[in-house]
Amino acid sequence: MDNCIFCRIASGEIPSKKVYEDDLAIAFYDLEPQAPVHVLIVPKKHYDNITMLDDDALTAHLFKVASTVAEKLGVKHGFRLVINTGKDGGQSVNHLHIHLLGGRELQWPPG
Ligand code: DGP
Repeated sequence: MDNCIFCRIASGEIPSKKVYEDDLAIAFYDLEPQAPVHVLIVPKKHYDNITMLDDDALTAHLFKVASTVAEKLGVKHGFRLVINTGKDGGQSVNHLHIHLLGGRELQWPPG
């Protein structure tokens, strides 16, 4: 999608601090980090949000990538995966992404 910031990052048009990339997904540091480690795992194909994701293999792949990235970044005391969805879910970029947060103790419930 021409106007989608994460499509433009995924295509390389807009630079990002990349930590992982393959044919299907890219992971890069969040511009507004909420934890010492805050990475976004993003499918290269555009889906507005998780409710649009209709590809089981890609779904599994994204979680596998998240796990790989967590291991690579050494968040050995634990981490959290978050998928904000829609307005009430706090989604601000309408391209499906998984937040990976770690490097500090995270509170629950998130508020
Ligand atoms: P969400 O609110 O769940 O839609 O998360 C969107 C996140 O994307 C938010 O934490 C900030 C981040 N973000 C927005 N624009 C950019 C960008 O251009 N580059 C990077 N690296 N992160 C961005």
